[in-house]
Amino acid sequence: MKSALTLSAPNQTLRHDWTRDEVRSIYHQPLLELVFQAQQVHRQHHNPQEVQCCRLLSIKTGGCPEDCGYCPQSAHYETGVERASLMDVDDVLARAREAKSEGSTRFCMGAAWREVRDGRDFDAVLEMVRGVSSLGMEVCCTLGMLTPEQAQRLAEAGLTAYNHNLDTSPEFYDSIITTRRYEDRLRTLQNVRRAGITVCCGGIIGMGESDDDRIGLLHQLASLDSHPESVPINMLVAVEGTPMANAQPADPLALVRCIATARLLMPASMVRLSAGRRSLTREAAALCFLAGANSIFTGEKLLTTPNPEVDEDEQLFRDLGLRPMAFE
Ligand code: SAM
Ligand code: DTB
Ligand code: SF4
Repeated sequence: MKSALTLSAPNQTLRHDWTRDEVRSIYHQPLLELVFQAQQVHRQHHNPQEVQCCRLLSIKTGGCPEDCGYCPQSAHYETGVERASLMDVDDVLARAREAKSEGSTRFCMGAAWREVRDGRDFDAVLEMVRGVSSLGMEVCCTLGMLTPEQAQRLAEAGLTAYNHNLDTSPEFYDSIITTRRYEDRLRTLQNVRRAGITVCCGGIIGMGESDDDRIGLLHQLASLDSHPESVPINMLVAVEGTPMANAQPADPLALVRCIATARLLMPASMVRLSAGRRSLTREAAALCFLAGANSIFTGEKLLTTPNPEVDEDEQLFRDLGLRPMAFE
């Protein structure tokens, strides 16, 4: 087999026909060799000193009818997350302006919905999208399943990206979620893509999945045509009350391995080191950037769980010689 590096050289068209065996052999290379290859490919497509800073806001929290085993917002579990109805448009826009003034270029709004329903709440979300877009920020939403018409309305409101994760391999999916199927996720991703919105799609490690499940997820993502423009890789934030509260934490080096593999398979995509940074050392985070991660969430909170402090991140950037990606 050719090396991963040859397979993803920059002047070749991006590949969408990786076999699972190819992904497996890339993933299982000696870690430092894998990271070296990923860093080379990273430098051919991205500025290695720049990291995109994104801000998350939960615009509708808790009480979700889905039973995702990792999620503190599912109504199936007692997690202590307080339910809240949809935020006011003005409050959301105030938070977006604040995020912009603190250097975020992308604002991502999350709602604990199974799917979008047409009506007053969706109209308000469209208003939020128009407002954030008019600030000159990239605007992303994650609202659950979407119909083609809803995707079209979001596109018309100025949505840049839609986040909808595949989370794990197709085989492991029904061990973590029973209220929807992998195909439901793929259908929404297709609706988003057809509406001309960029796709943000990734997964979670640390849910008790095997290496082969991680390989299966990466294979699915890299088989999407086009590749997701952004690929969030989350480490499980184990929350009391969820079925995964006591899951064995993933080895941070496995996170590095997943990031490097994602970078080699999808060289032009943004790879986002997402949830779980509070459980990483600074050194592990540095390895993730070396492996090709070039985006993070900043700010003290993700959706419902804590994220590193802003000044800790600023110090990390100074120490690693990184800078936040500027507005275009
Ligand atoms: N309800 C929508 C959905 O599921 O698409 C949007 C919100 S949902 C919270 C967004 C993503 O957050 C999930 O797809 C999952 O990958 C991630 N996530 C949720 N809980 C998490 C946790 N405890 N640790 C890590 N990632 C988590
Ligand atoms: C993604 O992949 N990670 C973000 C974002 N997309 C929406 C969400 C992480 C949520 C972590 C758990 C919480 O804070 O509730
Ligand atoms: Fe609901 Fe999304 Fe949480 Fe699943 S991940 S329970 S769909 S909010």
